[in-house]
Amino acid sequence: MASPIERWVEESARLTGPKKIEWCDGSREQHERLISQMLADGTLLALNSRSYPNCYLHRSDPTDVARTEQITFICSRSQNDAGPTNNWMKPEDAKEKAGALFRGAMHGRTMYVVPYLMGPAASPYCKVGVEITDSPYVVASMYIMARVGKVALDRVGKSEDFVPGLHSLGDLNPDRRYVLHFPEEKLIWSIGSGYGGNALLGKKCLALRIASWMAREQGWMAEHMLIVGLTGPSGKTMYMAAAFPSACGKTNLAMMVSALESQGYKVTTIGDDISWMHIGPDGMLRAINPEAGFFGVAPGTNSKTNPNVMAALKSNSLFTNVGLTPAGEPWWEGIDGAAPAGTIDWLGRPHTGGTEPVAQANSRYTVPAGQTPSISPRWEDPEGVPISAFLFGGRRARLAPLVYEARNWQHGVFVAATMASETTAAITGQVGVTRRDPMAMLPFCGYNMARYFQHWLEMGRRTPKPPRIFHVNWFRKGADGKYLWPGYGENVRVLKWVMERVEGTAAAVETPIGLVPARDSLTLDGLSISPAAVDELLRVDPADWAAEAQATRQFFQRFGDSLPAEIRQEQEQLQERVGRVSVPAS
Ligand code: GTP
Ligand code: SPV
Ligand code: MN
Repeated sequence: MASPIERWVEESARLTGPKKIEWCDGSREQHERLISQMLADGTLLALNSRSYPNCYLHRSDPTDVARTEQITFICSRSQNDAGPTNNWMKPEDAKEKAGALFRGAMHGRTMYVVPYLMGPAASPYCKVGVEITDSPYVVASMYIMARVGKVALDRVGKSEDFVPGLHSLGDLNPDRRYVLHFPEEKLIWSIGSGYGGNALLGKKCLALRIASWMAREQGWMAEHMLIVGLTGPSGKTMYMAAAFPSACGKTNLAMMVSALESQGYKVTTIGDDISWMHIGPDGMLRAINPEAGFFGVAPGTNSKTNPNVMAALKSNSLFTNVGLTPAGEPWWEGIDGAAPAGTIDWLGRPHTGGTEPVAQANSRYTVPAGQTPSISPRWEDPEGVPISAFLFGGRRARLAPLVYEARNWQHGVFVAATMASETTAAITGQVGVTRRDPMAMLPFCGYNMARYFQHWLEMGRRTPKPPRIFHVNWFRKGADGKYLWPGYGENVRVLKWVMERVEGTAAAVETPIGLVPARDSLTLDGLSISPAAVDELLRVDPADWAAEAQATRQFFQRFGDSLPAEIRQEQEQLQERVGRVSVPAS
């Protein structure tokens, strides 16, 4: 008797018509064979085997370089379950539309079946996915990003307890590109893209959109959060999770080298993108990282901003859409040193030294998590690490102070729900416009966001010792248009303040939006920053916040009566506190 996985593979093969089917067992031999094949057909280019052993460059289709939100859909039976912030399609319509594209899509191609685990194999919280794909590059990426092969098959056995994901490159035409989620069936269909979150189905599709739906049903949380440990001079480690929108600094914060190491503050990494959290027996939220690798933004990464990842990606890593130096090494804007003469850009053309970038703005590295020097000894802890604080943040050039603390859980949920950020190249579309991105989950929440806010409020009530909630902003700019805060490793100064707030030792000042650090409670020694810049970093401008309150009010109107009363109350309170300064409605 065929198992549910086998039946689904057969069904998918009937639909897509591949020339052969290859099951990925996770073995080294199979992986090496796949790499050799891709080297032979040009899908991969080998990098310098001495300085970058077992590292490869892949160039994606130039029209396929980032997650594409306008073709991403939640296909629930009722549109209300998807909510006003998700694209929605009726399941039957979605299957008909995409089914026509999948029909025969794998003619002449190999269909790879990739069983994988999201979460450490020993964890009771880990989930199984099976991705069917005709892209060997996706398979190689999955080998790094998830735990692939036998380990996953053993776990499912003959059960139906897995999330199927069908992926095909199709013809890579953006007009025939869809990323579809069927949350009631726990099914994912993706066609027409080979890039990142569109194609590596374990990541945003399973571990966030499908998992968030499951988490609400089952009373846990699936969040777009990095997880870090901060160890203080006493040797005790406090764990924090932080949600920032795409390309707003999760990977860099997760792997930072603490600027306060000489004072005994060290940062260790558990995860850089996704956190699954359950209420633990100690009454705290316990977080696991469902992923096994890091898929990080290359530009801006160098031995100063992120020495840990620079060390990590020297072997066994994939690079996508970066430049290539004559020495066979990867190159991107912001890496250490200038582009050597003879560098080839991400499109494979000689770089002329002009204004055209060498690396695509959303070019990425894919690196095994365990290779990071900062990896925490507890990164695969089956029960997860206890979370003491949540940080939310985005790019706000003008409005938000460096850090502030919410007054309580309910206020914290409001702060998180009103998050906004100036957009980046991680998603297709306009860059630099402010958009609301509650909990950094706008593109990743697999159900109605009003209910998601409700779930957050309920989780706070159900968790005996919920994390304290903070908002951070590394991206505030001065009148000269430059960042006021040095960021990266210096962000540990903010983590230290957070730790001391949780421990009850750091002073804070009440403002209309929450608690900002008392001037002398931030550790700034060894940092050359002017007192005026610090004032500006911590300033809360009531007029700016009155305008902000108008904007959040408008945003919440999208949810109509479904918006939880607690959020409405907090909105009222914010308006009270910042004063009802009248601003023209936009
Ligand atoms: P995704 O992987 O898309 O979710 O992004 P991410 O949130 O992991 O962001 P990442 O850490 O890759 O950083 C994105 C960009 O922001 C990179 O160009 C970084 O160099 C830059 N960046 C990260 N942290 C800081 C910071 O503290 N200050 C400043 N100014 N820039 C930062
Ligand atoms: C993001 O956009 O948040 C990413 C990249 O982490 S992708 O996996 O492509 O979604
Ligand atoms: Mn990242």
